[in-house]
Amino acid sequence: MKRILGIAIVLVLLGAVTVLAQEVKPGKVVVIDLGKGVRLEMVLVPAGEFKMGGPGKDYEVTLTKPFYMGKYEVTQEQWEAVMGNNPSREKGRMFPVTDVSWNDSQEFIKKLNAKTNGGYRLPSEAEWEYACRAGTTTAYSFGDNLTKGDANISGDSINKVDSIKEADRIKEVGSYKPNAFGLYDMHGNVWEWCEDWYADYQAGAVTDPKGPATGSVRVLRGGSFNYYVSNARSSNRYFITPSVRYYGFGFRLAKTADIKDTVAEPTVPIPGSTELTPATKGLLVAPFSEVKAKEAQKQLAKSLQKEVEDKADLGKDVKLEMVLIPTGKFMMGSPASEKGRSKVETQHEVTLTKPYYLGKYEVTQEQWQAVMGNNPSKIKGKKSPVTNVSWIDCQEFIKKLNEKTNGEYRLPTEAEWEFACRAGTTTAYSFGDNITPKDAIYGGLAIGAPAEIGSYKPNAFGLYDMHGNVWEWCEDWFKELPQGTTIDPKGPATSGGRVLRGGSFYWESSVRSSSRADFPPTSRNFDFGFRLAKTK
Ligand SMILES: [Ca+2]
Ligand SMILES: [Ca+2]
Repeated sequence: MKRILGIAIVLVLLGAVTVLAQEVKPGKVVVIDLGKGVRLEMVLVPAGEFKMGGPGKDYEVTLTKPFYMGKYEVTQEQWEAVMGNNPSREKGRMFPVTDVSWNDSQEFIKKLNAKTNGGYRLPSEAEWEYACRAGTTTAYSFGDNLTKGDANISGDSINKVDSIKEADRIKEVGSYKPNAFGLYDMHGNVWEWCEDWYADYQAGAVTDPKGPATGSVRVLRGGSFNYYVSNARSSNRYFITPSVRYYGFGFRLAKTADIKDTVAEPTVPIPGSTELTPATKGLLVAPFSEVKAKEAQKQLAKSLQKEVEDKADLGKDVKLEMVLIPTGKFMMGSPASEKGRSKVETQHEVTLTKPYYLGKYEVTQEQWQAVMGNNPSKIKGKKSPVTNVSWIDCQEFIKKLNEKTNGEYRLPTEAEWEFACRAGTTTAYSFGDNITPKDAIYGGLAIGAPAEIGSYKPNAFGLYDMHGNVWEWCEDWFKELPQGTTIDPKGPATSGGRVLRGGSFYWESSVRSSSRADFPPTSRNFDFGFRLAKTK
């Protein structure tokens, strides 16, 4: 009896998120088409806890977010498909790309993300080790010994210190058996750059560690075909200047997954390549009614064990209210027939796979005051939207707000903004194809000031002043909207201006759901404000 109780207590202490060795299964694989038949395969790795660093100096690490990890090291054909060149000393389409610095990996990721809207990045060092161990606590994911039959390494026994052999060769990715998550070549083949700057580990338990804020050398993991066996241990750390390129250096991609990705994640589309069939389960597909919008919000809140309306206290009775917006699919931009449209409003299908919160109102002057201790608005009013704020000012506000509330506030993406604004409608405005002064504050020079927030009727999601009052900065850089189907679009990697949406009290037109404006991120104006978003 005592013994059984002891086991039960151990299990309770380990907790629900701990990934035990015997529970590890190969993760779901998502395949992305990079064009011309080049595929990128990512494996879903669950959130969990593990001991990082190996026996004796291990410390408890909790990873709270599931993530995708490259099934293989990035190959030369993938590099070529994205960058149009191949820096590798020894060529082979299915060999890992080599002779790439950490800086080079960032260039690749930037281009890959621009091509796929993908959110790819390097893994953090903790993610790398967690994915490598796949539930094991031994020196290698195959046990305490590693032989040349297990991985592409130099030498054949643990701790044998071979000289670095240039005679050894890289091999095609996936030439050895995978670990329990279904990941290949975590041990050996090429060293893999991680996101982190290198530093000694902190003592004690940590959650989602990302390494120090700055440093001079970046982390590499996993050893390589021409390095000692012991370099291929799950916990072995190596580090070097981020500009260094070497024959034995490559990398593997990672990508943060949403909790719901553990259920379904659509394949990322490439314009002009394979036809996309996103997961439609649970998506709120436009057009939809107000009743359906509200029902979806309620259902989602219930499944997330959250409220449809999220309230934060900014002190001194100043509240910040956010509304939960479900995942969905809609036509972004305007049809060619829409009056007053511009050609930058290319109509195309957008799927948003992650639910998010959006400000019920524009950010007010009292909220700005509570966070920043000042009020830049030309025309004052506590409950009026803050104005005269640039996109960069918004980022400062968000940074301070997140410090104050331990939150993850941000600006909405332009697609999130428009999906929320439309709230299931396909008309020029969320209340139809026409606008009158009863619907919103807009309309020109005669109106000297924005209205107090919430002075007009909300849309079907319960959001106020999406049309008019003040222009709202979005996260994205501006560019003519793309053709085709996109998923969770984030706009171009860069351009000259950031997006503003919704028009303002000062403008006669430009108040339509799809109206777009852009200004340099440093611009301030008496009708520029913003609205907050957050993913969790
Ligand atoms: Ca490797
Ligand atoms: Ca507005």
